[in-house]
Amino acid sequence: GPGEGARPGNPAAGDKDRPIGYGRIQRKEDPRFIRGKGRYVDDIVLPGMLHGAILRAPVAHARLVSIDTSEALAHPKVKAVITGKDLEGLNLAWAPTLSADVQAVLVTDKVRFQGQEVAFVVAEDRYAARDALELIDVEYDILPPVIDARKALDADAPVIRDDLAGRTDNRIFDWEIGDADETEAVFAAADVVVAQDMVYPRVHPAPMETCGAVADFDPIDGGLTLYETTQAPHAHRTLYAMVAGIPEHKIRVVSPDIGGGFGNKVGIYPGYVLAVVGSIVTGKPVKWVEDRSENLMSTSFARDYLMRGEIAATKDGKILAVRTNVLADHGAFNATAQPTKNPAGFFSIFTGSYDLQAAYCKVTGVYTNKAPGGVAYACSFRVTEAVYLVERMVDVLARKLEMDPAELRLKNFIRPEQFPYANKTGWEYDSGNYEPAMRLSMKMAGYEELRREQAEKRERGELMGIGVSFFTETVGAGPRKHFDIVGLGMADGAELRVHPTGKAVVRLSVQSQGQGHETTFAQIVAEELGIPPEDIDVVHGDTDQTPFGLGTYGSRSTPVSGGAVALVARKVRDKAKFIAAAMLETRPEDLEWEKGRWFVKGDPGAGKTMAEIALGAHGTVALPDGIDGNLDAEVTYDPPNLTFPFGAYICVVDVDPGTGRVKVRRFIAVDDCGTRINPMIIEGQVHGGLTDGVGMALMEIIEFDEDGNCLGGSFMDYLIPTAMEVPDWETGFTVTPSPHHPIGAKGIGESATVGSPPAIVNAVVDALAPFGITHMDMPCTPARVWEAMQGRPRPP
Ligand code: MCN
Ligand code: CUM
Repeated sequence: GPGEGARPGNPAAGDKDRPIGYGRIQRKEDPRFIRGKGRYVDDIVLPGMLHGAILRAPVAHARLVSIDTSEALAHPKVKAVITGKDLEGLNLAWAPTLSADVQAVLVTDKVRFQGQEVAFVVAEDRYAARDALELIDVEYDILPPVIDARKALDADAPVIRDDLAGRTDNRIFDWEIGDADETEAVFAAADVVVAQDMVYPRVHPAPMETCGAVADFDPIDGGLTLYETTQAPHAHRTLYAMVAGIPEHKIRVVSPDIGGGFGNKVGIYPGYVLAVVGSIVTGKPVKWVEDRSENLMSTSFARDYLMRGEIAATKDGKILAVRTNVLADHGAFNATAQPTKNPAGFFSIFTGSYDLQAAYCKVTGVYTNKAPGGVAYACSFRVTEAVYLVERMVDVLARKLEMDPAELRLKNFIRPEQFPYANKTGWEYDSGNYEPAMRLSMKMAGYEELRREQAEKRERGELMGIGVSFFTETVGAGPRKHFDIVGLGMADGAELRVHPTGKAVVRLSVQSQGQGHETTFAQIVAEELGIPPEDIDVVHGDTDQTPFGLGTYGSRSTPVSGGAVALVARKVRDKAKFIAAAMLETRPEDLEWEKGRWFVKGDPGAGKTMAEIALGAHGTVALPDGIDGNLDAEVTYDPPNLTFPFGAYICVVDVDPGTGRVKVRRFIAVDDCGTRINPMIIEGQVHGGLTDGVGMALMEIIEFDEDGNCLGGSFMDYLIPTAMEVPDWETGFTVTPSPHHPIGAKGIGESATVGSPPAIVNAVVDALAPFGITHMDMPCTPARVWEAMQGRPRPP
């Protein structure tokens, strides 16, 4: 397609379809990964290191009566057993969450979800630590749990958070946005109104590598080195300093190679804190690495939104307004990782890609006896839920109006000339050109032909479905004035150093978990300075080595840190001009830039390459006043707005009427993330996200029984897709650069996870249309699909 191939390009120079910084190059990080030479937290072994294990609660809600640790302490290999009481003595029993709540590090009063942390054993090896857990004797007084969020606010519901002063119910917050009256007026006057209840079930990011930490506290100098599975090392360090009282300059957080994050590694988990306490108590380094069940049962889940959507339209299909009411299940502690002022994340972008007259939403957050979390799994701060809501609703409307769902979308898109577009809930979409993306996806799919095939198959009683979704994302938080996490503004730093021989190192505040930053951020510098990417080292994930910044989530690395890197490179380029002028004995204003060198205007032969300038900067040429003898620079980038990538997805499914099995036969994904840095990495991100979508739409759910037992605690129960369940993805792209981003790039890391579930569910519902089925909740498992078909007249 256009823009492919390994050639340097510059979108600013007009060829906007061209990838930048040498484009589709192979990933610099892969030689170590494919040889098994990645260095993950569990690979770290320190002299004298001990191992920790966590005793977890077997029940969802219970008063803690007593803990007897004497037998465990008597185990010959056990060095320490830590309980909530011990932590109370250190003032560490409770830790602040990222959402202005507190969370128990170890239970002191009451167990609030199954799998909650009760005690921590430190022993000579991992096996002894685990064995000793069995020797701890705990007495619980079991309480009735709150499992169904719909019952959390009942008058007789047990109060889960009786630790919070004055708490008499399970309500966390009520939050609303948009104009309720204006929206009601539009609904009252509309020709057509449709409504649908839907559940975005609780799912889990389930990264390949579970969470873990190695804490190394030095009792002599009071310093702490903490190796951690974290997506945000700087923010973690600041929080540890605030909470544990260890001075910030004495803390070094290192996030080495990470085996997938997907939002699971944003928060601070009790296990990390316990590793630190264990190291302080024993005077030895302590490693804690959770197992798969611990990861699935206790770390940050995703979604769990119970939504009611309503849409108002004219009878010829002009959408006028969207309204929604949400019950948000946050689990036992409000620990969602999101900007402070956004209790429902960025759900308020539920207005989607459509030009509306009015919109209104209300979200009520409640506590239940389930694991805390909520914002994870490539959600773009709950844009997943928002896109699912609006894209399902548009299909419900299409069915009601008997219109083609693609046509209905085309009719309602925000038009190109309306950008920047201010939507009804306070966002300013930076740029968009929706119709060409939709048309391209339809062309790639052969949409008309597919509809014909479907009609023929229906005649024969075969169940084929075609599902469409069109999404707009909001990623790249964000302007400091709007977004912070626990008071830390959302900006990112970058430092660039060009060594005397012209090789460079760029230091980032964001942290890759598999996204390929070591490659793409080198490509940005390559684009700006003309130094080949292989000569640029990318350093990240170590607070001692990198500038402060808020880390990787919400697909913010390219929008924020990517902007920082482009600007820091331009700063170096500007400085290089002064040094080149001194070397060429000319005036800086007489120089002109071409990729990789400054030369004298009108005399292209007289110039200096970046490598020559770098050597010159460190050499003997007299530099002008104010120019330091190096080729280094640093910036902190506070973006003016978020970026709004978008995409058009079409899914084709076949449903087996006998078994209810859904087969995703084809999936066409057209994405627009503005200027594309590395098309291969973008495709990889999209393939991964589409696979997530198949998982959520068809297989994945973290369910609980009525006692609060987690039914998704292993990969035998929590099903994730493999190559067997996914088709060969058909990807395409359009390029609509962000007008405010230094290189025009928007994020892509979560687009496909956000955009694909509604396309798949729309396809399943479309396949089942002959049965009169208009909605089905995820996951559309064979059992659910089969059951939905029962008792309904079979199609002809
Ligand atoms: N990219 C590009 N051109 C663009 C936009 C992005 O070449 N216009 C490249 C980037 O330079 C980067 C990658 O694509 O190498 C993803 O960039 P971006 O969209 O900025 O997202 P982040 O790097 O901030 O990654 C975070 C995002 C999130 S929030 C989740 S969740 C998720 C995702 O990335 N987790 C992942 N993708 C993941 N991929 C892997 N392999 N592992 C995870 O844990
Ligand atoms: Cu919401 S998962 Mo990602 O933003 O780390």
